[in-house]
Amino acid sequence: MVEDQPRVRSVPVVFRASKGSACICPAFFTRIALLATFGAFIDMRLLHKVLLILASICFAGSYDLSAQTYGHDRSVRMWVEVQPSPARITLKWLTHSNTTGFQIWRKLKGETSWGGSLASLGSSALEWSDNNVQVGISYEYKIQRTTANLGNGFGYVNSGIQVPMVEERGTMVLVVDNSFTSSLTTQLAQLQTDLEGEGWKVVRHNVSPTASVTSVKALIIGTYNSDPANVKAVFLVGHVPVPYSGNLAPDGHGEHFGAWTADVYYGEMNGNWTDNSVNSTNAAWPENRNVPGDGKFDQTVIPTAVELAVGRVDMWNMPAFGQTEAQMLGNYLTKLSN
Ligand SMILES: [Ca+2]
Repeated sequence: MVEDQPRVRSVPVVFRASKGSACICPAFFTRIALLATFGAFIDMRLLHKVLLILASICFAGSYDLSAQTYGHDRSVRMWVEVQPSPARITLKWLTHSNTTGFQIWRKLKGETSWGGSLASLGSSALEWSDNNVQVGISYEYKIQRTTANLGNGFGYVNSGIQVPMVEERGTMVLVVDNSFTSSLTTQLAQLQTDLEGEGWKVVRHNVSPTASVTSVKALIIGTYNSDPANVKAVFLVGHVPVPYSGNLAPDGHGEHFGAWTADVYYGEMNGNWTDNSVNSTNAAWPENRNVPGDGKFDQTVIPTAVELAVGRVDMWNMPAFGQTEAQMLGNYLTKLSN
């Protein structure tokens, strides 16, 4: 079997803008978007020292989105069209205000360097075709958009033409918020089937959104320890308990010092996460405050190399969209499958 589609995943909306004053942290938000792209699992072992800072932001409350860095400013909303004869991969993207130009890079999937850029395009460009491609090869593309006053936006895509299918990707631990196991039975079953179709062996755990993060992690560790060579990833679906850790202010605002969301906790199988030393009570938001024994961990730096890639799709507490959490999660899973 072959895959004849660009392998693109939408970015799960798991991070929220922070409230309060202007918070322009381009690299930070760009990397969050990268981490949130479930279909583009990063080798987290290479990044374990910084992942904690880059963990997704998922706070309670309805926050003011004004004066914030918008995701669409930091991303290029792109897609790919391919044809086998003549072999061609065409990148396409949406317009964006104040654009001044684009640059495009390509590398083979798995290579670690982008090298020099392949093309520089003007501000009105909406597509670029790569005619120097071979059928059966998996390519990764990076596009950077420059703007007059909105910073740079980035898009990444993995694409190929009739690329051989990956038969065995290893085991994925699928952790599902049990609030949705009834209402989304069909969508969750489809997700599991799709993952298996893509080469994953799936081990599923249903957990309560009010469970302790330590209990959730114990399930993941149990699965990992049963087959450490092959368990590769964790996929959190719904409002699976959110770990918080550290004493840091990754956006540079002093009033944000404290614990931040750290799903990477679920991917780090053998380090020591403690809750007995950080005593940080001055954060403006209660979510950031971190004291001994409150269930938020002390570690600002991930204790040891991360074993598992971690992704989350969580639609909790997003009232602005006018749909229930179950509706939004169901819509997302349906689109993911389609
Ligand atoms: Ca604590």
